[in-house]
Amino acid sequence: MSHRFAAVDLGASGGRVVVGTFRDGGLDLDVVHRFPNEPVRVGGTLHWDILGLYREMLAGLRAAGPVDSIGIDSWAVDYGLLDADGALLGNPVHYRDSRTDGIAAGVPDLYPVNGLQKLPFNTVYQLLAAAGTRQYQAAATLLLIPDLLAYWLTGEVGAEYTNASTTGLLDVRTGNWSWSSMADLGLRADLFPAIRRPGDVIGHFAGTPVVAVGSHDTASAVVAVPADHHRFGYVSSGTWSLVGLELAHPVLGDASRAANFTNEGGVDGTIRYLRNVMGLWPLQECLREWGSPDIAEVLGEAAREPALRHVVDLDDPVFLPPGDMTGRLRTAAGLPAGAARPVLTRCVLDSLALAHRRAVHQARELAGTSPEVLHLVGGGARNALLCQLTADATGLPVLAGPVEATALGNLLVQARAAGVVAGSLDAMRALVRQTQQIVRYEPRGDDGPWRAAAERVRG
Ligand code: LFR
Repeated sequence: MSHRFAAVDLGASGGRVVVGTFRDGGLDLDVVHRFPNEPVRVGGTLHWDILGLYREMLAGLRAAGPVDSIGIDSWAVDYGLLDADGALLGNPVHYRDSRTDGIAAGVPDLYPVNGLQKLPFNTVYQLLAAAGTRQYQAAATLLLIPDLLAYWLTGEVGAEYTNASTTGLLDVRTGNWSWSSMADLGLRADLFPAIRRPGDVIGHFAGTPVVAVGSHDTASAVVAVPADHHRFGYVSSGTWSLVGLELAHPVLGDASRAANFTNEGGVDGTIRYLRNVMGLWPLQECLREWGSPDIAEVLGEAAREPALRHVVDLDDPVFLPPGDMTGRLRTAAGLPAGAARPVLTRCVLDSLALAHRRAVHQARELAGTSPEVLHLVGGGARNALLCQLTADATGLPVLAGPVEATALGNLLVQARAAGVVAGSLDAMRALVRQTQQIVRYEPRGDDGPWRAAAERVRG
């Protein structure tokens, strides 16, 4: 007997619909539809093309054919507003839009309640930026991106827990909305629908159940980390690198707040204790400027460059917005205008490995646990140079893969809800280990050059 599920996985640079077939204890993945996700600037504001994404999702679901259920995940924090008739009020704004510039600095500390890394684009700051607008005043309901798409499929509203945990308005201790934070900040509490949990049935689309998964893509990716014991760290590597640990309880102390570590809600009540690192975004932006050359060629050139010659602090918010990334990198690294493609690529990858190192070291100290391996999942697992540099920089063996961790985590939670796979995270991870390809990278060389580079970057 086989069971088929469809995962809709939307990333900042592209989306895919993946069918997972569970048969005789095995699992096959089939990416039935891929599409780009290209933001649109209108009237000076950067938006997501949400209707285009919905259209592509429908095309993917058609290509998937009959399935037992559908699950949707996407990047976090962004939302659409519905009016009282359920119509979308305007296009959702992209988290890289400048409307949140300077907002977070003026907001009282929310860390003891939300336990969240202060990122300028957290939903709470976006809402404070939007609070004066007529659109905000006219709104009846706020839906995060996967919840909005699920609403269009099913007509049902709700707020999936793992993604709600990225808004800054969820109480990390209760797992429910923090009504007191909303009141303190003067935000409208009536906008927020009830929380639903991964595994809940949201509703139906043409007779097929739509199931809540870890709708924050990172939450789904962490489900599919193929760990076989609990002493592991992870890097969910794509447009962002999310670097951290899986914990049973949040870490909310001053040191954690100062290091800007986040306690996001994971599947099965786990805490995703991690830091957002700028990830492959700077490289993606460089590639866009260079006219999208062959990535294998670009990485091959970078691999032949000397290591750690030019490094920058990739956590610097200067790298957040789109546009002229090569210029910003050259300025930060003190490189001349003519700096060549291999030099810039190597600079980004060495700097990213250094940022991974810093986050792993900090997580270890703040949480008081020592990971023995680092699982690197997501698209970055294809990038052998990045995996090797991350092993070298952290001094930990890197286990790279699966590439489609997010879609896998999405599918596994659906399969569990349908009673097709066994209950625990450990059991789901065992299935990932048995069915997916994992590549091991051992750390090379000594720590000296990395320590010196880390000091150069942070002073
Ligand atoms: C990764 C991710 C991160 C989140 C960022 C913005 O795709 O979801 O976890 O901080 O995108 O939403």
